[in-house]
Amino acid sequence: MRTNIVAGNWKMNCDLPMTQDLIAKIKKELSGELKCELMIAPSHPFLYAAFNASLDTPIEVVAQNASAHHSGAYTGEVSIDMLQSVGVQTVILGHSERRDIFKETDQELADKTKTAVDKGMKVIFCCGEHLEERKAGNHFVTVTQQIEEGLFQLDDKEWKQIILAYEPVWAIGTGETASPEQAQEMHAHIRKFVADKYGDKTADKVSILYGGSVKPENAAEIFAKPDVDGGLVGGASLDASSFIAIAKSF
Ligand code: G2H
Repeated sequence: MRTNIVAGNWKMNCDLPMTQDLIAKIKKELSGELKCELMIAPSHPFLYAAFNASLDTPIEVVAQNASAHHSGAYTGEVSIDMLQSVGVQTVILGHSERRDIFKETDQELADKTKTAVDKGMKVIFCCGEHLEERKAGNHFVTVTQQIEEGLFQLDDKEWKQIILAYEPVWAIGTGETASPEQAQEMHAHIRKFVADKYGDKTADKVSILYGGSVKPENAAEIFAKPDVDGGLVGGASLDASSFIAIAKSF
């Protein structure tokens, strides 16, 4: 049985009062049993406040990024130790905005992932193709290459700390969503790729989230697919009732 997860990627939104307000609203919306783990990823300066505000709730506070380095002269960077010192145990790595805007390479992401995993963190590792790659029929190759180069240095045991997020870049923040069939097709492909390298046991256990314009209106249909184990939600996670409606779509 795999873990279902709905994770809100707040990106560079919400200052401190807005972070506190949004968490308070999410808490108010929480009623009844959730059939998924719930995560939120506020900006780095507010992780500690978010962690404290989420104590005694099912909400796990996760980070949007971390350094591959442990400490030292890396101005502006945040280490895994720093994140752990404020209660964070999971980090998102390899989001397409990190890859495209900040030019993070597969090698850097492999290094970041290794550092995080060595420190006992869970990693939500993102992958996804651009529109041109899909149009050219290269989407499977692109995605499996990202996974191979970022994650195949890990051993079986370390894969227990990995959560995958498939986020087709053409569906991010555009309002355009991959169809449930497109999501399932890619998720099944990813799971087989992991199985070929690590065996069925590891592949069956890894949660694969879908990301890209997930909203309350489309979540249930996407999450119903057998290889979709939840969502990495951007825009819709900034509204408490939409976020919880998505989490209740299982
Ligand atoms: C994809 C997603 C969250 P949105 O980036 O990671 O954002 O739901 O706004 O497309």
